[in-house]
Amino acid sequence: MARVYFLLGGNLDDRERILSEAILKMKSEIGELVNCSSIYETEPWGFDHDLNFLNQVVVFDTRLLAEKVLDATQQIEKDLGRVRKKDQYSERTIDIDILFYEDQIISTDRLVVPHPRLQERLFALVPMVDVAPELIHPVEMKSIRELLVECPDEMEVKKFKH
Ligand code: PH2
Ligand code: MG
Ligand code: MG
Repeated sequence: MARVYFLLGGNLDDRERILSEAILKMKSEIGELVNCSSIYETEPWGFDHDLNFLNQVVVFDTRLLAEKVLDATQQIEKDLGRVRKKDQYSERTIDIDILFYEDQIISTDRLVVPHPRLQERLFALVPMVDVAPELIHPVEMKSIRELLVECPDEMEVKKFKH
């Protein structure tokens, strides 16, 4: 079994319903849900848009290899109406990112794990602290809590639901 930490995020349509639909589909396609963070309302990071995001971290145990987890999350994003624009951040119904896959360091054309921008983003670090404050980032060799303290990001991250 592998423990996987995911960041869910979306800013279009019924954001809360889409988060729960994503989790339902992940339970059937990926494995056993182990833990969820609170849901946070967050300002769009890296691009301008009128609609704020909801972000949440969810933790699963899976028998799938990392590339197969990616296949599953990409299919779920499509099923939930994600339309990708080329090469830029944009509004979306749902984005499902792999933050950590066990303590593996993965770098392929399709997948980089741990997520390479996790430590720059409060919208990912704040919900990660809910579920795994002491987890050691295998590249940075610091805990999630330490990464949060050191994070220079100033975008707003507000608790939306416990
Ligand atoms: N995801 C991005 C870019 N910007 N901003 C917020 N608040 N939440 C996100 O999930 C997010 C983002 C790229 O995937
Ligand atoms: Mg993302
Ligand atoms: Mg993504």
